[in-house]
Amino acid sequence: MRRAGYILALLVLLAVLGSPAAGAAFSDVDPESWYGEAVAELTGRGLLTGCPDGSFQPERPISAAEFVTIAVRCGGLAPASGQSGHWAAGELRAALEAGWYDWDELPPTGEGFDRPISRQLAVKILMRALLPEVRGDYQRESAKISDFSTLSGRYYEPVLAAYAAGVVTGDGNGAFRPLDGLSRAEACVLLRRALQKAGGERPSPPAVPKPAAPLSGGVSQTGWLQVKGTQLCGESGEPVVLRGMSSHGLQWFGSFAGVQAVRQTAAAGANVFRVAIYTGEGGYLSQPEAMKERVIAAVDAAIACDMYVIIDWHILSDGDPLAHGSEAEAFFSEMAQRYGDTPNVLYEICNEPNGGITWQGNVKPYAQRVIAAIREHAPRGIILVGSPTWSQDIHLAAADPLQGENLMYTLHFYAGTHSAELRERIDAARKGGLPVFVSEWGTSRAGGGGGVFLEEAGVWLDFLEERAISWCNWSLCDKDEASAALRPGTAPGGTWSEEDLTPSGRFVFSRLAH
Ligand code: DCB
Repeated sequence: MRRAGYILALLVLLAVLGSPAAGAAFSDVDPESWYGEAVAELTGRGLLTGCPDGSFQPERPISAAEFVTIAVRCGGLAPASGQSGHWAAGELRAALEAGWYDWDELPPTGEGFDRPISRQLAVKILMRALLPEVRGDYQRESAKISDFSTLSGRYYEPVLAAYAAGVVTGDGNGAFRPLDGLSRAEACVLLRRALQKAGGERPSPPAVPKPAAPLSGGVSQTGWLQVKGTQLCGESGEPVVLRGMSSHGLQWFGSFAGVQAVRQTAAAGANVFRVAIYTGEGGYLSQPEAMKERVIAAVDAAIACDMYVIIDWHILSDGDPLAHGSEAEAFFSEMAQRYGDTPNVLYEICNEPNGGITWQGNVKPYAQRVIAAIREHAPRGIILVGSPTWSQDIHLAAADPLQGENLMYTLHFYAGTHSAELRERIDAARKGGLPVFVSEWGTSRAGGGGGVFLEEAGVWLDFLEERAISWCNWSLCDKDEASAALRPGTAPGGTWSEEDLTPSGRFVFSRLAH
């Protein structure tokens, strides 16, 4: 009897804790406070529980595990089963698998689970969980955030969307404070706003993100790319020409690969952006995690602009792609897992093989390995393959091409160095059935400086135009060299005028429009 009475008392207690009234019953929550209603509502819906002693501790920074757990409940996600260790391991795993956060943001090893979650990560998880279709206009929303310059590009999209949706309004000074923590009270208010928004108007077909400026030939119109014969085509089989800018090395000029910079190329008519991930020269091989963040930010920036985007493994000082074949396989496997379902992304697996290497002994076996790694997760994406002599020897590839669908071969030229001979090589290779993509070219000499050679560049572009060959120009940055499109000192996040463009930039921008 005593035992039954005890169980009964326990049940009653549980019922009380889970009832709508419980929120108001937290010893330290004033129902009249700015967060009182939010706490009461979330508690009432069983999405939130307090602390074992009956308190809620509204001022305490919410931990990552606590925040993710509540987001998982709000988003109606089932915790992953079979997880052990941390009390929230099942919820964290489920959120990770749903793509609400990335493994490097909260490593599964658990060291960050009980630490305060940053505001930027909390907002990303919240938006992915409850309002994944919402997008914010860059110009309009970033203007509301006084400390926008401190926000990492990786969080632009969710933070701008959260402002657009009115989920986040910033503090009294208009600051977002991306790296600060979030109090438990604040977390409740944000989650409740997002829940209200999500409950009110869930668009039935998920809307394709629309760029602020209308673009023609954006990904939302053209869809998945495919290669038919030697021609790049859109999803319904129509020929497509991609034109755009390449970034310079992300380790030096990553700031020119953000939404604002990319969007301005889109406004000039670009429909593709190339993200150059140098392997050497202080790039990916020496700081893989930092570079990966920049790649993701840049790719997401292009996606936000409805553009195609090329992930370029920019080998150069390391002339043999096989020298870091395993790193390339791992990198592309991860990128393909991340973007394999995204029609925007093309994979360029070796920028410019050079030095004492051959097509058959180095580039081709490398390509076979990396293509296999990509195809495991990205069955449809276009893969671009380089060739010896800084991607000029497409005749070697044409004589011994790779097996597989949706592969193209890159040819790179610099107008001050290369001319008719290389153009004839393109025609010969295409005659032999080789699809060609000019993923990098410059108005300068081959070293990036010298010139500019706009007349020869014009001959080249007319030649490409006649053949509907796609291209990216080197490069969108403000380095003091002839091939750079922007004058030294140009603000990466500003609005550029003619004045900011170099002679190369003016010429190239004028040729971007279709
Ligand atoms: C390619 C590379 C690219 C390089 C440009 C211009 O290299 F893909 O990374 O960019 O073409 O040379 C330059 C930058 C410089 C930077 C330098 C080293 O513009 O600011 O200092 O990379 O990181 C080529 C292409 C063709 C030939 C040679 C090179 N060629 N190359 O035909 O001889 O020596 O880098």
